[in-house]
Amino acid sequence: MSNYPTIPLADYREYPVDEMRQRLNDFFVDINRRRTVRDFSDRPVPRDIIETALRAANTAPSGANLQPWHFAVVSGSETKRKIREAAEAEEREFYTHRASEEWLAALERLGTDEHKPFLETAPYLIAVFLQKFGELPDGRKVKHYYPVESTGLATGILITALHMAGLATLTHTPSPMKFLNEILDRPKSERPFLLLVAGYPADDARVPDINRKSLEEFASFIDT
Ligand code: IYR
Repeated sequence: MSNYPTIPLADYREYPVDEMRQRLNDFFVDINRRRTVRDFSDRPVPRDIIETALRAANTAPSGANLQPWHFAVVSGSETKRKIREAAEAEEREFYTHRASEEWLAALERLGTDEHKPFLETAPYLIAVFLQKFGELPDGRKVKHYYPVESTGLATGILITALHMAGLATLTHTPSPMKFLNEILDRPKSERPFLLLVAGYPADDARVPDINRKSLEEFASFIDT
């Protein structure tokens, strides 16, 4: 047994099963309305909304609780412009040379191309970085465990939190995204994980007509 202190699980809540169903169903109905949006409005969003969503993201489980992520929140137009220019340069390469025919075919129904105006229109770009190492105040390095999984979990909670606040998001992954380290002055030990665009959808926003798999397709239950 380790000698580290523990505290009671005081904040845990159990619900009667009917209430459990009701709460979960309400949550499912809400999250099932989430759509990835590519047409953003420039309407401002209060900074505290983003801060609370980030605090929610930071509750994600992580390898050895080392919280191996960093969120760089961009709201300034000059930085957004730099990010758009760098991202569009990579995307031009992607759409004209790098992507295989098979990949382009898979993307066709999403209607994406190298133009990324939302990187300047949306009020917030949240660059998510994965930290391969942490750094102690004295400069020593601390290895992080499962940083990819952990950062994915935190990003999922961030997207969910922003959706629950009534905001739209777009998970944007220009590839490669090393330019984010330079523009946002992040250390080499951090790898750009994704760029989350957040804000209100444009009034005339449209989304692709796509489906979610059914439970039978994406889950199996083993009762033996
Ligand atoms: N990064 C490119 C291409 C792209 C790739 C995938 I996988 C998508 O789901 C969507 C787009 C772009 O953002 O256009």
